[in-house]
Amino acid sequence: MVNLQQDFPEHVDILCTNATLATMETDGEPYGLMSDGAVAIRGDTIAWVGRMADLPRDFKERSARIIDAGGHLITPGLIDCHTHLVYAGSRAREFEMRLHGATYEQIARQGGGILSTVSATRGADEQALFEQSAPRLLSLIKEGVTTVEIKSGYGLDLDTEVKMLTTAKKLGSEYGVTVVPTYLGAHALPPEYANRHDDYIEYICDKVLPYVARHGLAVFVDAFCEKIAFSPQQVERVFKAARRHGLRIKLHAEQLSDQGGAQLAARYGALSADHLEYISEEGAKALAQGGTVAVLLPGAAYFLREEKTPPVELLRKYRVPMAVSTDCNPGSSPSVSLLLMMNMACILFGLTPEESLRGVTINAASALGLQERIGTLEAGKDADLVLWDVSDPAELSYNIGLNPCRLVLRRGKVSEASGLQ
Ligand code: DI6
Ligand code: FE
Repeated sequence: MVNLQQDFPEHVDILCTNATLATMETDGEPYGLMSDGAVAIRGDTIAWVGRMADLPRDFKERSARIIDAGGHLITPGLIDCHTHLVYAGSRAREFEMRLHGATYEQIARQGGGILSTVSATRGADEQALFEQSAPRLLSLIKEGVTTVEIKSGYGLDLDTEVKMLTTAKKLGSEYGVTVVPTYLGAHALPPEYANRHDDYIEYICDKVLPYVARHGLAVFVDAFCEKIAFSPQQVERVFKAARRHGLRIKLHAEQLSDQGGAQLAARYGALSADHLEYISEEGAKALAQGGTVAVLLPGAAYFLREEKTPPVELLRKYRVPMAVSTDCNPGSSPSVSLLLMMNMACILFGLTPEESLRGVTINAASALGLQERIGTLEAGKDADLVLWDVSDPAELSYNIGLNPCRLVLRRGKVSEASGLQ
């Protein structure tokens, strides 16, 4: 960490003083905690992080704006590394069916589930899709989210997938949040390919994925490896195409059953394997070897009343980094609260509050390949940070439904969308 007095710049744009810093750096204290800390921002970058005592004497003259944190907590901007937040329509009716006894799988097999959102999303024009998705993004931002991954996968055909990815990008620029777009063509089998899984995979690999890559519409490719979706062999074809076209890899793996998806993902250098309720010990070992992050999605487990939880002990044993995310989607996790997910990760999955915060900061950054830019409070990184009305970082996981977010800075700018200035 750069905290030598001589490194404090001649001029900074914003200086946050009197803060309790959860830097989330791994060496040292839990949470990388530093009391009586200060963070200096120049342009869109963190210029200096250190103790109040190490500030130069004339720090006030050198700072265009000073924000006194009053002893409260500053964390890195939160990162929601797995969402499907761009979609049209609602699945509240299906929710009712489930409460009358139908299962998620039954509904999916009857052509409901993901496919009902596919038809609503195909039917919405770009403006409607933007307007329906924006409130979800705003809810995340209001709780301190500065980076969000957004998947396609409710269009399945070329035009609608492109519409979703374009809308995701537009949301990012409109609301001043970093959006990482992912192409999730292999999410469900579209009706026009009924019973022709392999033909649809061919369409993805030969047509949509190359188009998405050529036009820079996505950074990642993801797939749903599951009995009700695509087999490991089919997913592998998608991964090969992703490699050919220079897209990075993620996978929905072992959500409802153990398909060996984690091993497959790790073999292809996936940055993350997500869900993992049914992962085996072999799978956990493979993630460790592949340097693949385990993204845990407690909202989906909760909403589907999944009794099996991801084997957190095994993931710890093999030192697999764990991230936590909303999985914001209409069918299995209609959640727009990353703070609530942190609480659920603790209560339902047994994470510690520190693991939970790590899961929405540095480990989520790693799940997106952005750990050099975001995820910790460190000089040289993007100036994405959140000032909270609490002093103890465990408060972020502890509360249910309280939003202590006071101020969000994204790339050095106060986020207007946070509505809290
Ligand atoms: N796993 C999920 O939990 C979501 N997608 C996936 O691959 C569910 C998406 C939906 O039901 O709309
Ligand atoms: Fe998902």
